[in-house]
Amino acid sequence: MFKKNQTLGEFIIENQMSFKYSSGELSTLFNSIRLAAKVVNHEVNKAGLVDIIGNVGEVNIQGENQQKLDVYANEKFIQTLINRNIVCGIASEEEDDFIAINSLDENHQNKYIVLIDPLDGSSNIDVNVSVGTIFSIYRRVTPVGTPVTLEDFLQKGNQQVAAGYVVYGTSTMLVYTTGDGVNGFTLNPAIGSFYLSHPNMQFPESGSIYSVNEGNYIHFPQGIKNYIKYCQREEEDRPYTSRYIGSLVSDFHRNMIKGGIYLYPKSSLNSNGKLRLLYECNPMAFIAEQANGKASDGFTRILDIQPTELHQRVPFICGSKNMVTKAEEFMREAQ
Ligand code: P6P
Repeated sequence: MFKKNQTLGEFIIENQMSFKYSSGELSTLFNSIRLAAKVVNHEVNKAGLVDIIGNVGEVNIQGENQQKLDVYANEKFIQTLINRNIVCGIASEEEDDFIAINSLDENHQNKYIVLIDPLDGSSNIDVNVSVGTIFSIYRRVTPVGTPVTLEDFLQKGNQQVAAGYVVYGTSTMLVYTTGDGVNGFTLNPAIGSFYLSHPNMQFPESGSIYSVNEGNYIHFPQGIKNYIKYCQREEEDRPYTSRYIGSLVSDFHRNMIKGGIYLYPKSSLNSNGKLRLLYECNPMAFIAEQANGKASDGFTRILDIQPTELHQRVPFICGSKNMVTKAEEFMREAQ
């Protein structure tokens, strides 16, 4: 049910009942993400103007220099979620371990957990290229009222109840799914409201854009090399266009609108690829499948992978269904 110019708040309320876990908690959870996205957007948009750019001189568990905006975004999303008293646990790319959260109301125990990449593509911050936030929401699996455990966070991606991203680009958009399709909302910064601008987003079945860091070509498995050469050959609807921003959210968002494939495969440099399963690949895979796309590690559906570690990495191939299937064929043939 889509109404032109519907706000995100109106949309959440109107569609809450259709959500199989229909509860006000999820609406409140989305409202807190919406608020944090607006606060982070404000800082991202003026990053060049204040001394918030550059490293804080610390290194996160990924071994990456933490940019000030990374730290800021991480703190904002975590604090907003805690203040709203709606989650019992949070895991973040910027936090070594998960955060167990006790309910502020002893008569009400929270049942949702959130996994988040607060500012993906942060290496682009200093060069004014778009970045994003990615979030993934599950119901806990351990008994309500007890502290969450690692088991609550190591659920397969096919157990997600919701997932979404914020892309801080030429405009700021929040795109999410609760398992009933994908909808995109654009922020009107003048009044601070998100409006339904992209109802029922769908990956075109095929596309002509491939997104991969070709600088790593020499290190890729033979199947990926063969697929890249396939994309570049002059035959049928090819050569495809190469577009790689270095920001997963931005490359994914463009490919979902125009049709395309994003690849971050394993290589001799990264035996499991670079992207993290829990708070990058699973949420983006849930969105992709809800938008008629596909996501795998080249052989296995991303959402069926059983996680074993909080920050584990997996090879990631995601986008238009026919393009991902073709890449998988090259991977299998080269085995
Ligand atoms: P590379 C950003 O750090 C990120 O996680 C994704 O957003 C992006 O697609 C990828 O890594 C870029 O990695 O190795 O190509 O610079």
